[in-house]
Order: sequence, then C-alpha cells, then structure tokens
Amino acid sequence: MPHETAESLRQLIRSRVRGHKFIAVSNREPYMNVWRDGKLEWVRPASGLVVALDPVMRASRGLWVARGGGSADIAASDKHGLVDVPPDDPTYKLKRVELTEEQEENYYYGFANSALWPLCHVAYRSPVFREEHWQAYKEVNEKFAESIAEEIGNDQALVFIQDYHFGLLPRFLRRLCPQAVIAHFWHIPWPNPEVFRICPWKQDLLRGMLGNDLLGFHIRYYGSNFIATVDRELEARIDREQAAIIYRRHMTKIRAFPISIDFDAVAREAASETTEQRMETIRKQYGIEEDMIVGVGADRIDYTKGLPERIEAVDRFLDRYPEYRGRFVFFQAGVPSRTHVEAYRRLNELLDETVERVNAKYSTEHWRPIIFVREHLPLSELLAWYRLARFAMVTSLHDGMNLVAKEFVASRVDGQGVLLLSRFTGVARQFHGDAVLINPYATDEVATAMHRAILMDPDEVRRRMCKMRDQVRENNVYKWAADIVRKLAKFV
Ligand code: GDG
Repeated sequence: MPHETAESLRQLIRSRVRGHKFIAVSNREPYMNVWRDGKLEWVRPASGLVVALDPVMRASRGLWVARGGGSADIAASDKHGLVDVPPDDPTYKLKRVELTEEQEENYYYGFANSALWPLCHVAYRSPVFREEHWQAYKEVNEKFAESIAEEIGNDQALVFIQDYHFGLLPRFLRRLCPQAVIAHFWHIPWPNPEVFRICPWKQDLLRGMLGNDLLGFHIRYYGSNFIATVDRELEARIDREQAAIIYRRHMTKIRAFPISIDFDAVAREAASETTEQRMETIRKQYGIEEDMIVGVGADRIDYTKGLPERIEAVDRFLDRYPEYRGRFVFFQAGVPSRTHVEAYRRLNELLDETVERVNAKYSTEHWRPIIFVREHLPLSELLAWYRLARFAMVTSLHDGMNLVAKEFVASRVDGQGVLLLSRFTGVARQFHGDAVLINPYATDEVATAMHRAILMDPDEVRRRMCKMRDQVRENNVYKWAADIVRKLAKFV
C-alpha cells in the first residue's frame, strides 16, 4: 500500500476541510527570529513537536499561533504578530503571541513545566503547585483564546491545539467561537486518577480540556487514564462504547494517534553524501576505528529521559564485560532544556558528575568510554552518529512517544543497528518484539541488553530493523496528521 505523503495530506486537507481555516496552536514556535551581531537571523528550536507539525502546516497552508520567544520576533513580524514561514519556502503563516517575562516564568516554567510535566510523567519528581503559576497559566490560555478568536472572526475554523501548555484554552475558545471545531493533542502521558488527584486545580483543568471536540493521546492507555480521571473527578457521562465523554451537553471524543516522523526525509538525509562525509569526519575526529563498537543516545536534557540512569548502565556494562574496555564508545548528544527550573539545573550537575566519574574510572591514555556533547547538533551529524552505531539507547523513565527511536530506525538505511528501548515509552507499543525492550530503572538488565545487542546475529538485527522500518515508513507523520484530519472532518 502506498504510504501517506505531504502531497496526499495536502489533497486530503483541501478536499475535506474546504472553507475552513486551519489553525494550529502551540507554545513553542516552529521558527524563531533572534539578533546576532546586529543581524536578524532565523533559528529552528529542537522539539519533537515542531519536527512533527511543521510538515503538517506546510501541507495545510494554514496559520500557526505560538508564543513569540525570540529576541527579534517582534521586529520580524507585522503589527498583528504575523510572519510568513518557513523562511526558505514560505507556505504558511505564523502568529506570535507576546507574553511578559513574568507570564512566561509562571505559566511556562511554573505551571506547565514544574507542575503538569512531572505530574503527567510520574518520574518521581514532586510537582510544584503554586497559586501564581496557576493564575498565569489561566491568563495566558485566555490571551491565546482571544488572539485566535481575532483570526477566526465569524468564519468556520478547525483549531488544532498542541500539548499541556493549553489545558484551559479549549473551553475559553469555545466560548468565544462556538462554531469552531476544536481538537487537542496531548503530547505527554496522562497519569492514572490516583496520581492526578493531587493537583489542586484538577477540576478546572479537566473542564478546560472537555471544551474540545476531539482529544488525542499517543496511545490508548493514556486516553483510558484520562477517561478514568474524569469519571472520578467530575459529574460527566462516560460513553465507553464510543470512547467519549459528555460534560454539560458537550461531547469530547478521546482517541489514540501515535505521532511519528517524516520517514522518507530522514532516510534520504541519512543516505546523503553530507551524512557519509560526516561519518568519516567523526571517525577521524574521535579516533573511531572500523572495529570499534559505538553506542548512541540523543535527547533533550530532561529528567524523564533517564540520562544518568543510562550512564550508570554504561558503567555497569564496562564493569561486567571488561573485554569491551578500549573497544567501545558511547556517544551522548544532549540539548540543554528548561535550565531555568531548579530540577533541571540539578539534573545537569548530576549528569556531569556521572559522566566524569565513569570516564575517570575506565579511561586510558588513548581511550575514553563516554563522549558527551551538550549541544544541539546539526541533523546530518546526529544521523551520522546513528549510522555509525551498533545500537541506540532510549532509556526514558516515561515518555509520551519518543521520536528519537523512530529517527534512529529511519536513519538505518543499511538495515543494521539495534534499538534498546525503554518499556515506558509510547513507541514501545509499536516496536515490541523488534526493539530490545528494557527497564531503565534496572541497571543490570540494561547492561545485559547492551551486551546482547553487541552479540546479536546480523540476520536477526536486520530482520528486526527491517520490521521497525516498515512500521515507521507506513505510520509516518503524514499518516498521524491525516488520521486526525479525517476524524476532524467528521465534525464539519
Ligand atoms: C515531546 C514528548 C513526544 C534531540 N537532540 C538533537 C535533536 N533532537 C531532536 C530529536 C527529536 C526531538 O529532538 C526530540 O523528540 P522526542 O520525541 O524524543 O522528545 P520531546 O522533546 O520530549 O517531545 C515525546 C514528542 O513530544 C512528540 O509528540 O514523542 O514523548 O515528550 O526529533 O531528533 N535534533 C538535532 N540535534 C540534536 O542534538 N538536530
């Protein structure tokens, strides 16, 4: 069966949502303007969400509303905050909503990232609940609703909201634009009712989310947790047959849409001359001989990604299998993230300490087991590392989906490479049987899995990798978007 493409998505959007404005909403903007040496420049922030939604917007030629976070954002946009993007091929509009520093501090670093993020991930970090964070969260959600309503006016519109920054937006927006069809995709897990019940504003948040017509999660498990939470906290009618919630006579359908990547684009880039040259440069720069075994990881530096746990596993592996000392390197790329938040500052310190300790323990004059690069690498460099690797490690303690796993698979145009994958990721539901599933909390189990990946028979490696590649090729990001658009079109 031919798989979904940007072109088939474009046709679908044109035929199914004709006469409707297509509006996406997210906290982070897909393209940012900054001042560098007095010159205005474009930057593309690192985020799984942006990677997934940009191709959807290119196909829909719609409007993307987001917080303007770059130092030159205002200068680069018109008086309504509008600018044409992508810079090299303008196909859709971006509307930047300007927030005060205090709003950003309290809404983004505060309620979204210090309360909702740990609450939904259950990664054993206590959520921080503060009244001023919550007030700012409400304020910002309301401000976004007004800004979107300004663009919609009395027109018909399909609004596609992204993520946990906007739990209250659906209800605010429904009040202002009752004719709009509103869908919301929650990119992170939803916990069970026992965990969620500690949130002091739980009912307001749930009521906000029930302003949606359609509410999507990566997997059914998160959706069932959401339904169970509403059942416990609000007087709502649950229609289990239809996986829907009826609250104050409004119906919200709950569905699973596993997010993905642009498989063909990643595979093409991975097979390109640039990437192959990078592989050579990397080999020379780091002295990686042909017979050296490479392990790889790439993540935002976040406590949900299990980074110190991964380094501990490398330590355990070298301790238990000393024959690999001098023959194995582990490369970790880490993009700094949310460093304003105390828990993230502590994580960065812990990570540095752990890497230093393990390197000091095993390094020799000519060899160091862990290469840790704390920066946002160009995509071709990341893909070059993926291609050099015998295995990739995804050790999230909990993760909505995890796109790194899918990108690694797409990059292996040679059909080689083993994926060590945490059971606690959404993607583990799609790759079970083909990835080597691990529990990142169980260090010995992870060390054994690394050993197993190294010794795995090349035919078995290929068989598993080919199955995962088929999975992602077919279930690519255009299919994710097309499934949502088809569902949305039923409301039109
Ligand atoms: C949230 C959910 C869900 C990382 N390092 C570099 C780099 N990256 C790119 C990866 C990937 C993206 O960042 C990270 O995506 P993830 O899915 O792993 O994670 P989150 O940012 O936590 O995203 C997650 C996602 O939303 C989508 O719904 O899957 O569960 O937590 O694309 O490649 N990219 C480059 N250099 C780096 O050094 N170029």
